[in-house]
Amino acid sequence: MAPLSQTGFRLVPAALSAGDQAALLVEVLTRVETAPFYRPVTPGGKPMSVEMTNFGALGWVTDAKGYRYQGAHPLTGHPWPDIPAALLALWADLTTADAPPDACLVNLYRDSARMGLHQDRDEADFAFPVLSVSLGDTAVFRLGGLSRRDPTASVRLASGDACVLSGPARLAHHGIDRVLAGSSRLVPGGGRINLTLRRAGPAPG
Ligand code: MD3
Ligand code: FE
Repeated sequence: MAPLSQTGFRLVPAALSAGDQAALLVEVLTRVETAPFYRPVTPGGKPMSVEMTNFGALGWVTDAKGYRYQGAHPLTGHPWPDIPAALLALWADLTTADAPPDACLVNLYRDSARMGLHQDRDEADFAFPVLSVSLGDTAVFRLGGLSRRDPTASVRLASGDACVLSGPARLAHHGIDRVLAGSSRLVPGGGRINLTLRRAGPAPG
């Protein structure tokens, strides 16, 4: 198996300083006041252990009807809040995408929350990268290949780390095995917040 560094997976340790992480957390928690975290239900009817909300024109949701992007919060019916400027700046700095992101999924991992191995396939154009930013407790992230049976590697994602998924890695299987409780003091009440920036809709123009 080719090393992760040759597959389109790029880890950027400490992409955000401690001060930048604290400032971004304020931007996130302010928006969560009007777009609260909720616990999504899979199409199979199982509540996820991860809580979610979204920022941007389009938000990723799952319910009995399936997975999709939509423009409104499922509980409030309001449009999602805007994407924090610091995240738009990171997208411009760390990716070569020629369009801004239109979706920012916000995942909250408390306690024993995890995310099983999956692919991200609900976006219109896989040529756009995905940019992930981690805040709070360190996650044990698993990255595999295009086939579910491909070998996987384990990577720790700490607070302030960013990772960019492009090329072959864009459709790689991945998940969060567990979060190391107490490894950071950033998130009030403990846990981890992950922000993923995507272009969910087609390229503009
Ligand atoms: C690899 N989130 O929201 S972020 C997701 O930490 C998701 O909350 C995880 O998987 C989290 O879909 C992992 C890192 C990440 C994000 C998107 C990817 C890795 C990826 C897309 C393709 C391949
Ligand atoms: Fe994913």
